[in-house]
Amino acid sequence: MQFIDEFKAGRAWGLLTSIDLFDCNPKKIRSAKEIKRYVRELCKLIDMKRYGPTIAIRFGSEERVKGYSMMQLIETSLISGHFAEQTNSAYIDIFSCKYYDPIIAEKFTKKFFEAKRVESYFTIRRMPWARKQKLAEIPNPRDWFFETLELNRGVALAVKGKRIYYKKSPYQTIEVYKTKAFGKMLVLDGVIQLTESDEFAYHEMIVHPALHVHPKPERVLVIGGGDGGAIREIAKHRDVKEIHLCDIDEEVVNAAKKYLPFTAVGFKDKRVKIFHEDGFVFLDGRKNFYDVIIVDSTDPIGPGKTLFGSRFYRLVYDSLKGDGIMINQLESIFYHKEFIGKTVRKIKRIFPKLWYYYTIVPTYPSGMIGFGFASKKYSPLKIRNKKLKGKLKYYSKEIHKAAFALPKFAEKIL
Ligand code: SPD
Repeated sequence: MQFIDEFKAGRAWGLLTSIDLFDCNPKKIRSAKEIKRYVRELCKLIDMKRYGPTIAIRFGSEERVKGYSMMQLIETSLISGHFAEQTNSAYIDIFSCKYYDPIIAEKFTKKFFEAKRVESYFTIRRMPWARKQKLAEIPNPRDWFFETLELNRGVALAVKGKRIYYKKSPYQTIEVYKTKAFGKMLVLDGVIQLTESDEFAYHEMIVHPALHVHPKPERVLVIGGGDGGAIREIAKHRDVKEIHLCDIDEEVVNAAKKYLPFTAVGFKDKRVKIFHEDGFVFLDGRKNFYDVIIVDSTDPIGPGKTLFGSRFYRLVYDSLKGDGIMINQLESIFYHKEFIGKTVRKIKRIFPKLWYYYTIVPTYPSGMIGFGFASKKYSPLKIRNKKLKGKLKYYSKEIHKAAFALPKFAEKIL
């Protein structure tokens, strides 16, 4: 049971989150103005009503504890904090008898004070009758991975043990976890890219529709996709002669080879060549070259952002042969309708034909994700029979057709 359920079930009456921050931005913890701003923004975010002014006073007779102390009454209790200047650390307590999301509070606090490290403790205050039940029944939010890219919605997965890989590459933060329900999981800049048990639904659908439509997809390029999942699917096509992967971040490929053998298996195919270059520079040197280009990108933040721009689509167009097809990761119709609309308009200015289709991915925040099918010549509904090497778990002719049928609310996108 989660903390929120404890409240809903009337078993809890209060929640204390104690947040210890280390290596904060020294300027922020030395400014009463900033500390007060933090309180205002936090209260707004977690929906707490401030009662009276925020008190922030600097004192401390000992160097070790000298700095600001802060106190803010809220209608449902109290927020307090101590900011230790000698160590640039901060110790914040949020106690409320009204429920709030402790993870959102923790993330915001860490970000606000630009702390390099955070350690938090969560204490739930329970009704006397509920106290007898073992605390072990309540999972600690620390054992969960939360994707909260967009603060008000996301996804949470229970994690087994410790994170198994972490690296800050020059481009992004790379993490691998073992989840309890979905096997291994790759996370880039805090966003779930794939999990072992449902990645097939994504990778089969980013690859097979185009390769079942193009009559002779001899040269295929993947931009991004450093985990190897798309490559694995392309390699099932006998008519493909060359498979190129261009992922700017070599560290993603290295992490996949070591921790995600189920997708990295694709790299073993003899037709595969890997390039670690900027996609823009890479495409610039290869005009009229590919039959199919698959843009298996992250979301439009960080290194993936430029892969959603007109200049990029123009380069892809020029690198495709006269009957080429581009497939690109194109977000969720439930969460990103406006963004999709804007991107569709950009692609349509360059490609003569464009369709949107989607697949189901339970571990993405809206449970699904879509793709653009931009084509110079072929319609996606003329599906060819191909004899593949290896089995498929998701894609079939019927799924292919159905994936292009959009719900009514999304039809207008195109
Ligand atoms: N919102 C998450 C979108 C992730 C798309 N990229 C997945 C990469 C898998 N090869």
